[in-house]
Formats: sequence, structure tokens, C-alpha cells
Amino acid sequence: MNPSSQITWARSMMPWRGRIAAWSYLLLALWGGAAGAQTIGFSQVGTESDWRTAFSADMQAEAKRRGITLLFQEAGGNVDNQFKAVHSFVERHVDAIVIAPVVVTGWTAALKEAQAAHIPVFVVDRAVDVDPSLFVARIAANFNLEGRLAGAWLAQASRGRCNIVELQGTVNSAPAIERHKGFDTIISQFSDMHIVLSKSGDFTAEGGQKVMEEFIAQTHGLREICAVWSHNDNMILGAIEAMKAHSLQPGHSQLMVSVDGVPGIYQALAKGDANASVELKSDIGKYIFDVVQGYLAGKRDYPKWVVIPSDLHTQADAADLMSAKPEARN
Ligand code: GYE
Repeated sequence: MNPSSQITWARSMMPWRGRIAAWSYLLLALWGGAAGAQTIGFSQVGTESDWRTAFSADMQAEAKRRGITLLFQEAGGNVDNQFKAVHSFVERHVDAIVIAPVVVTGWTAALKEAQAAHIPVFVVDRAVDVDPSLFVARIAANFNLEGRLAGAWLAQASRGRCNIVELQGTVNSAPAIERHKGFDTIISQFSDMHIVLSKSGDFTAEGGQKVMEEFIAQTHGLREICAVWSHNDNMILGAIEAMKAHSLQPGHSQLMVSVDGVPGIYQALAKGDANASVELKSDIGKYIFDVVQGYLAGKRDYPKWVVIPSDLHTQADAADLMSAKPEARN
């Protein structure tokens, strides 16, 4: 029962003393409500990218807004830490568990432990390769679509003729697997589009910079290379630094396309150092807690995959993005 109807209900039940009682009942209910508030365990991937830190901040802020006690555990990019986190959440009898899995494999045992304890599990952001009955729903974007959007943008921008170097995300992670597949689905339609070098930069700026240094050395300064395709913005921002250090002109001598839509890429689009980025929404806490709290309240008709919409941004809308997103102007 929401607070305002609690007051009217309480008032109707009691005479003038009722007014005081009503307010104390409300305080009790709020205290009771607070005491009854849900405790949710959240196992997060790590802090590898600007998108990740924005997503973590949004989850914590949204939980606070809803009076949820969020047990936030950040795994430092190590899935074993996530299995330990799930175990600790089960021991603490949380009401629900939310996981953003570093990699797709190895999750069956941990999810079976939660299921045995009758604790519902929700998969967010990434994906797991398990029997779907081991989790309630996945709330995430379509990474394959993101790869296809990036591939389609590059096909038109290069008129279907392009030698590409690829910065891959974390090996065996759902976004790296699916973004690669989606991108390849499109460029394989064009006989003159090829990925000539591909390596993981682990979704970090440092990783992107280091791998780009190797690509520059292997290709004599990116000779014959028309584009850089990166599985996230932070890696391509690192690559831009490496390219500039070698007097290359990212965004001009090579087309630069990536995924995430973090503030740093909007600045690079506005400066002309990057050409396109597929936006991955980071303010998804509201979608996630709507599903988790709905399920805890008895709602059972959620689709197995609640898809978060994607978007594509280019230099053309960089200025609007900069004005729309104050954080992009810093
Ligand atoms: O693109 C990247 C982060 O899991 C889809 O993880 C997410 C990816 C995101 O490291 O910035």
C-alpha cells in the first residue's frame, strides 16, 4: 500500500487521536517498510571502462532512490570473484541476485546454488551460457545488432572497400563474441572488406593503446588500413593516442568506429578524431530494478530477454550530444 493511501486508511480507522496514531503508524510503516526493504546482491564485472563506471553509479543511485539495500561487489574482471560473490549473497539470504558476468562460461554451479536457496537470479548487461531455467530474465542490449550497425556504417562510409583492424573486447565475453559476429555478418557481404588484424584490448584504454602500437608496427604505420573497428570506446580512445603519437590522423587517415557512447567519444567525434559510435545505454538501473522488484512482487510474465535499445551516433550529431550530455563537455 503506498504512503498516501496508508495515511487515508489510517485516518479513516481512528478518531482525533488517530491523527497522531496515523503519523506514527506511517513512521512505523516506513520503518517497517525500510526494514522490509529488499536486499539485493549485485556482482559487477569491474571498472575497466567509462561505460562500466557509469553503469555502476547508476545502479547504486537507482537502488538508493528505491530504498533497496544493494550489496555491490566488483569482481576486478575475474569471474572467480563473481562465483564467490554469489556464494556470499546466498549465505546472506538476499532477496535477489543480479549478475553482470565477466565471461559466458562456468556459471552453472553458482546459479544452481542460488536456485537451491530459492533466490531469483537476474542477468544484466552481458550473458551466460547456462540452462535458461537457472535465471529469471536477462536485461541487456543486443550486442550482435551493435556489431551489425557498426559494420553497416563502415560499409557505406568506405563504399564497401576497406582493410580493417579490430580491437576486440574481453575474450569469451558476450559483447566481444557477438559484436565480432554481428560486424562480420555485414562486412562478409562485401568482397573488398576484410579484417586484416584482430586482437583483444580487454575493453581498456591502455589495452587499446598497446594493441594499436602493435598494429602500427605490423602494418608499417597502418599502410593500406582504411579503418579501426573497436568493441568499445575506451579502447579506441587509447588507439587514437597511439596513432597521434605516430603522426597519424585518426578519423581522417583511418575511419574510427566503436561502441558505448561515453562522453570521451562525443568529444572525439566533435574534434573529428572519431567517426561513429554505437550507443550502449548506461542508465539501465531503472529497467533492471523494475524487473527485479516486479518479480519479487509476484509478476511472472517477463520475457527471457528484456532488450535495451541501441543507437548510432556520428560526427553529425556530436554537437547536439555535447549539449545534451553535460558530462560530455568536461
Ligand atoms: O561495451 C564495455 C565494457 O559489457 C557491454 O563492457 C559491456 C561492455 C561495454 O567494458 O565498455
